[in-house]
Amino acid sequence: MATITDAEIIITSPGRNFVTLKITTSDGVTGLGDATLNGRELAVASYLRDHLLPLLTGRDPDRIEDMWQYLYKGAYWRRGPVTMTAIAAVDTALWDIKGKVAGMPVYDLLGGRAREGAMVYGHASGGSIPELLEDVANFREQGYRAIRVQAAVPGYAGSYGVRHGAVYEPAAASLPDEQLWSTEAYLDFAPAYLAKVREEFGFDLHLLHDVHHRLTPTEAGRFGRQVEDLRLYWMEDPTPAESQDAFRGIRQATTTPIAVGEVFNSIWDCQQLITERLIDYIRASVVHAGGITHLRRIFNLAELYQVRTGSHGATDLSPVSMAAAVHLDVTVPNFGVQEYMAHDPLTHEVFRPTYELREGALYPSAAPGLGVELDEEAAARFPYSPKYLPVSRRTDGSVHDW
Ligand code: EZ4
Ligand code: CO
Repeated sequence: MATITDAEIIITSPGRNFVTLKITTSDGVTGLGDATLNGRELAVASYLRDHLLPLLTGRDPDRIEDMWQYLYKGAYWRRGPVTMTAIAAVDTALWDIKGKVAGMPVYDLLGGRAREGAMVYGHASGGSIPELLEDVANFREQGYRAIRVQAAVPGYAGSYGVRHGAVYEPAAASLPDEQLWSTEAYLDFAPAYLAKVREEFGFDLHLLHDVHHRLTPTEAGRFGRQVEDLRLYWMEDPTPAESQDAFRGIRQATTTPIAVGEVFNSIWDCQQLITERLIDYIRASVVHAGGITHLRRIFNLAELYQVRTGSHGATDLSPVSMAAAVHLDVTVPNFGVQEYMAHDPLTHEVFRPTYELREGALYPSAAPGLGVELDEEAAARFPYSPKYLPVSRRTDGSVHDW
């Protein structure tokens, strides 16, 4: 029996911060797992280094499910983004190792492909409506079939989701940037630009929009009803989801499809949303929701209730978890779409993925395991520096939901 002989944490910042776990076995096989939790990176690194790595040495890397149960139940303290991201890293690295040992891509370990590639959606944005339309046209030319659109609300320059430079990257400041938000201004403006996109590009395009948890259920219901004829693919995170019950009101108010889950870290965060059919798409990710083992469980539960998948895939998910996501996406029957934001070119100096983007879809490679290499020398050239997401404040100065 092979055993785990070494586990190492690699923290690097090629364009943005990433934490990666590298596990090595007694047979000399290595596996990678993403452990990046945007803005709280070092907490996960400590959880791994101080609490999990001492438990790994000498264990059987083949027993992935048992390792998951051991780390989850054995901690006594269950769930939470830090814990679940750390468990995800171990889990993902073990799937990578199993694939390399078997000489199979991870999708074959998961039962084989149900489709060749995973349709992705890109992020178009603009400081104004004409800029947004130009960006949508760019994505169309690149072959994207699904596009998320966000435009800056006039008078609110820091509006969420809008690119200020070549690459959209929300976590940039060494201390959180504090941005002003007005729900009234947003609700007046957003339906208008979504309508413009449909006018210009028609309906032969999946149109997505991210509300980023900023509305109450009542406001979200009104918004969803207002844009119903625009037939969005989804409205994302219409309201915060600490209370799953909040989605019932939105559901009753509108047939605009609802997606949620990028901040979820376990199946318990979406149990009611799924089993009571309060959502259409579940957006939990490999890295924040306990790895391939746990995300597959969430997806399988969702399948029973006709809820489709739409995994989080912003740039704070490293190419390692993006690869893991694509391997899982191509196997599950209820796949919907995969979020994809191209990484900063610097990121690819450190991470060398083998998945390919063609005509708006990501194709996993047939390389054994996840098919991602990490160049440790390159990683060392990009030391960690703090980068935080912005905080949103209402016009009266109080803190708003993200
Ligand atoms: O704010 O990934 O849909 N994507 C998003 C992202 C998230 C970041 C949080 O780390 O909403 O931009
Ligand atoms: Co989002």
